[in-house]
Amino acid sequence: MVDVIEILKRYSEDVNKEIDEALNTLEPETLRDASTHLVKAGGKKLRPALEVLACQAVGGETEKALKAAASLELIHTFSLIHDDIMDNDDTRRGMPAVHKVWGEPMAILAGDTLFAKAYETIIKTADDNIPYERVIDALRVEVDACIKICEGQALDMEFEDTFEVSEEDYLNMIYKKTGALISAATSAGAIIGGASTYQIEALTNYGKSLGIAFQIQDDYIDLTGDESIGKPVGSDLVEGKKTIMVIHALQKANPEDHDRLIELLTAHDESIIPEAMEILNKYGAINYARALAYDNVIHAKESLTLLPDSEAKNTLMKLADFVFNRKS
Ligand code: GRG
Repeated sequence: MVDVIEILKRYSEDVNKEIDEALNTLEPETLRDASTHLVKAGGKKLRPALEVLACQAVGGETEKALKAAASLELIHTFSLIHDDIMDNDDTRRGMPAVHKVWGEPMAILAGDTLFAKAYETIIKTADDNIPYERVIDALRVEVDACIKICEGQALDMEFEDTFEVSEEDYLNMIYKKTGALISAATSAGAIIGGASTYQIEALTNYGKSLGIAFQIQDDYIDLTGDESIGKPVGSDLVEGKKTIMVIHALQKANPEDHDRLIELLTAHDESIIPEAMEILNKYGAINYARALAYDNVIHAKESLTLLPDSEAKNTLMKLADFVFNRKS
């Protein structure tokens, strides 16, 4: 676990340099401060690391992957700013959310700026002597991911008003909301590294399964994690979110527990957490979510089988385990 965190840090500095270069000339100062606030707060830098490793895994050069890596992190950071506005969340990455410091209009603008900067940055990949077709293909992958993220977020919002959400609906939603950008990272890295079609497909599939496992783990951490990461344990239950645990329990529960769980999830009160947890545990929902995340981790690793052996491939394997074991 520790060495995976070291691996994520390895590229963090170079990616931050690219991001800094993209943002440090912004004016006025308020827009620059609001746009750089979450960047300075850190984050795991999972997507940039995946992009760089995918590029390396197909024999590409690290330096040429850095602008696309920064671009992906800019998109991710932008989506966090807008997500916090939509959810009216107070904190992010252990800091006050952008809209809590600068207000909603400036936070929207900061997000929009990062979004535009993401495109400016990936286009500059062409300055690193990467053939135009590869730059366009990587750009296409990013644009496609952004559309999917919006679709995923819209589905997530629709799920707030219904309990008629199947496991298939949930998997489709999390793939779009979270998996699409993670899979865009490995796909863009492969493209920039000059991968063959089958290598691009392998790394795209890896990212897709990893992204699904990542979001299931996120939902699992919400129920079992520790409060020190800045999110109260069980907040998804209080919000009545249709996580895989809730969907599974509702599907398996007897009519009495089924109706009671719905009652609890619509109360939007912290006092429901222990009883809701009891129902989830009674129907093995937590173990079910673990198993589903694990299946996706296995699938991610299997996707890499045909890639030549390399340190980068090994690291991608380790990252898959990290996603399953992470606590924050
Ligand atoms: C992309 C065009 C476009 C619009 C965005 C607001 C919105 C529309 C979508 C919400 C997407 C979202 C925030 C999904 C959650 C993804 C997720 C699991 C975030 C947490 O990622 P980590 O754990 O965070 O990698 P750090 O802080 O480590 O970077």
